[in-house]
Amino acid sequence: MIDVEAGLRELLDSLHPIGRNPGTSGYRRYAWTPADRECREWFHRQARARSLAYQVDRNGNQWAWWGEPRAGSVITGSHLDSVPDGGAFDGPLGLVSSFVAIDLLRSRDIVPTRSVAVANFADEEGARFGIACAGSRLLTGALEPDRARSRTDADGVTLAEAMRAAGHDPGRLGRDDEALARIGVFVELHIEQGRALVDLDAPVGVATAIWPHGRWRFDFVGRADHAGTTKLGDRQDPMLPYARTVLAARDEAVRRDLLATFGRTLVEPNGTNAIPSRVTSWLDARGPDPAEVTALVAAVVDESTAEVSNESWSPLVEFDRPLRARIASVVERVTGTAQVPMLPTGAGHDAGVLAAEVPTAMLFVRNPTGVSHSPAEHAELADCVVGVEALAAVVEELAGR
Ligand code: HGY
Ligand code: MN
Ligand code: MN
Repeated sequence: MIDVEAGLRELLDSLHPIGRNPGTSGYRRYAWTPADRECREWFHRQARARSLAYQVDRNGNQWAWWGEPRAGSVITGSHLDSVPDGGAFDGPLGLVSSFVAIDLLRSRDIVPTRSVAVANFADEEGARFGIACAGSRLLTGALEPDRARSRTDADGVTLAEAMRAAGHDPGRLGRDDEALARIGVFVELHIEQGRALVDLDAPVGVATAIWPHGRWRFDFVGRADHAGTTKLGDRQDPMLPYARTVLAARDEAVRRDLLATFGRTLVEPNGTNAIPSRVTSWLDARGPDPAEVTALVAAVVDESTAEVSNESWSPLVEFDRPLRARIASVVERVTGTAQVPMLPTGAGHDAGVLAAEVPTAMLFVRNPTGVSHSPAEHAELADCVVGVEALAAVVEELAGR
């Protein structure tokens, strides 16, 4: 029997230095960058070390197979990319736990009837090209290949150019029915991005749903001019309507009990002594009721003078009820709890995208502070061990023996 804690520590430690920003100790693992390449090499090393057959699909998603790649397999995994200065667990905990869960099952001489694979979905955060879950959306056809290829990063590099530079042919992007047919069920383990499990004093929970959420781009056009010589009355300063829009979004969110965030803003030309010519900012809006979320955005747009375009939308995802009930009973058995917490989340995941095509489920591991998308994100190793034991039991249950 392996030492799960030691296995977790070893894999987390081996990922630790990749793409780490020493100034903040957060991570900058953006799609198709050198840091991403190191993450992908890490994944390949883990597959090789376990003699798992390694594949990269047409959309750049990586797969490590325990058994023949075939229809109806049990897939687990998550993502390795991060938001700017993200934490060490969002995504990586799912991948590390998947490999250690396989190690644990093998150490118990379990031979699954169905094949099992670990998947690393490309570009889940959309930090560089702006579309979240790009790898899984391309896989399912939810993201149109030409739209993906033409997305540009802050330096004007297209996704197609970045993939090509990283050695992947962007010409093959698109829905992959063969890869989808191999997914009999997908189970993603993820650090909880909230405090529900802390408040319930539980190490592991099962997801019930992902809230609807989307991203909207706001362009505020002004007129560049001199900060020291232009009279206030002569200015067309885009910063003012931008500021009003941010406050309006917050007011609407408070009024409707939703979440609205302007977290990314580009100012051109971004000079201390220059009135900007343009301000571009992105609204992230989320909440349990899709109609309410779109009503909030409509209200903010109405009050704003910006040019607005929707960049992505994720509908409400209800995870497969029979599957989540089955998983909950496995987790209750493994953790010895009468009732494992069942909770929704406002965070998007590849599992939410795949749910449109295949039965999917999620396991959450307690996050002591609830903080995520921050260098301060943390999970206790003891809880991660319970997560691996739960994931291993779920994979064994679903893959049969
Ligand atoms: O934005 C999200 O909820 C996820 O982290 N991509
Ligand atoms: Mn995230
Ligand atoms: Mn994530």
